[in-house]
Amino acid sequence: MLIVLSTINARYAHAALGLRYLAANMGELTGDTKIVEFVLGVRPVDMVEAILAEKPRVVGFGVYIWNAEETAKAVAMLKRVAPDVVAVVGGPEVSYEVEEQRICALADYVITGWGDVTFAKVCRDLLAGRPPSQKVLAGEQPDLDAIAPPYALYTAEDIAKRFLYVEASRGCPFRCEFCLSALDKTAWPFDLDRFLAELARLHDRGARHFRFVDRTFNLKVSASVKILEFFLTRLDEWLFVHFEVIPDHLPEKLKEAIARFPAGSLQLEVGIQTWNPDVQALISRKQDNAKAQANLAWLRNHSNALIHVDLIAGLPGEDLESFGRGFDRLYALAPHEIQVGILKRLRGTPIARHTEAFAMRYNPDPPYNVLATDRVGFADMQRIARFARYWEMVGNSGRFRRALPLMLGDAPLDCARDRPLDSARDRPFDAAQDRPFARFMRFADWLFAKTGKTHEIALERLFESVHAFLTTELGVAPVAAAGALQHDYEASGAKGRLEFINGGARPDAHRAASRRDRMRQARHLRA
Ligand code: B12
Ligand code: SF4
Repeated sequence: MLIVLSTINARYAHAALGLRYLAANMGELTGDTKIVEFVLGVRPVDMVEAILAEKPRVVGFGVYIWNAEETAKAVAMLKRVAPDVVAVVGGPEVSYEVEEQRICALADYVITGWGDVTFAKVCRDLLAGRPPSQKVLAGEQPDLDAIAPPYALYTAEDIAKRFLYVEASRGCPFRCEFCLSALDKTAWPFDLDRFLAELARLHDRGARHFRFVDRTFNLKVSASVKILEFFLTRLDEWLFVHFEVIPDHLPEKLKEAIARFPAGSLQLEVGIQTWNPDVQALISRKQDNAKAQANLAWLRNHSNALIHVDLIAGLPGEDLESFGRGFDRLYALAPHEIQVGILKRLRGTPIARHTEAFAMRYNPDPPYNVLATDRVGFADMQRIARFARYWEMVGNSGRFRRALPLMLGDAPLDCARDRPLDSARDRPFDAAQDRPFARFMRFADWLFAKTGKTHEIALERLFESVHAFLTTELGVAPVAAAGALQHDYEASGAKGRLEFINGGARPDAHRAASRRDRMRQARHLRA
């Protein structure tokens, strides 16, 4: 192959749409181009070996925040062992602050911004012996109609086993300063009929898992409804569609279409980020909180969509108390999942203008997460990061449906957290009454003090920890705690044994430990 396009995806399930766009637009070089994808965790040396096995003359790397460090190592190694192979880097991570990045210094060429047509042009010039005179090239942004669609490049394996990323529009008209899309200043739609024809072809090939990468799916409602109708006419038990939506724009027509999706088929990712109007103003995020609240309540009460809501901790001007109040307000609306993210200073984003004024201290290495601000010290930021991790395991996992209300107290929800109580929709927020954040933070502090771990906590240990927290820290009656947890454990399909139900230490835990040691000894003795 003359040309290899490569990237490291966050997980196997995430196929790289960007690379497929580049490959689809190679023109006469299509037959000479191959996509070689990797998954985070790959060793750079293995990556280089696999790429060089294709004997390429040009290698294009897709660089993102999650793979920047490993890709830099791979580029460095590639240039050592095969200095004649031309390394071109592109993607959001290398589109800004180019001068400051090791990977850009190592590569032969950097293409910033859109790569759809520029990568092919650079390859053509390189292969014709006319190397570009500049190292950093601004990617051309053609009319979207001039870009060949990438979807035919999804293989049978992609269709069977991976999320299929699809794109009905590019860019975003909003300017939230923490977000890279804030730089777009507008959104450009792909031709809808042409796009739907591509989706239909994918569907005919058996595709059922579609994830839209559009920044704001509900920007142009007539187009959103048409896309939803497309899927509604193709509903079957396997169909699953994911969209990112803004929370304060849900006109009736859109609601009607959303309400027709059966359980398990539709997922909406809703960015709230912060409810604090002062913080919203600081970061140029336009959001009507009252409408957002009413829409979230509507989605939970009148649709079957799985609702995943994003919050960001560590924004300029937001302290722990304000963040906690925001969490409580959101929890009262009972989304299925609340993703607590820590602010990241993505390269190129305008949030950097607040660094001095709010004493924002960012991790200098990817993912550039904020470590401290003038309002949230390093220790508290670490507590929030642990809160986020434990919330994933307990709150978002859906495994603790009965135990969670016991942990979080009298949140205004029905017990099984199926729906927000009607009162949650419009009532003013009462900080004294709504304190799930404070209670879960207490759990997070307690669990970390006990285990010293945020990862690799076995499910049984997690259940036992929640039981201990409920009974010893919150004074919940042991029978009530055990009953709720036993129900949750069985409902999650797990088949192990729980110490607080079986009484005494878990016998198989001892056995597993001693079996491990015995087997190790046996291996030594065998020789
Ligand atoms: C899908 C996705 C993911 C997937 C992973 C996908 C994968 N392949 O592994 C998941 C959900 C796991 C994910 C997670 C995260 N993501 Co994300 N994600 C996206 C998303 C929604 C779509 C990417 C996409 O396919 N876009 C469509 C294609 C066409 O655009 P593109 O990828 O940018 O490619 C174009 C150019 O960049 C360029 N290009 C790309 N590759 C190459 C290669 C060469 C050689 C050249 C020349 C050009 C080039 O040309 C392409 C066509 O124009 C984008 C937002 C968006 N809509 O783009 C965010 C985005 C990429 N994610 C982002 C972030 C910050 C994250 C998280 C850190 C979020 C968090 N949790 O805090 C995590 C990190 C994950 C981790 N493990 O650490 C940022 C990236 C910033 C950066 N500098 O890389 C983005 C841009 C969102 C944003 N608005 O800020 N993400
Ligand atoms: S956070 Fe969402 S709405 Fe704001 S700029 Fe980014 S994509 Fe647009």
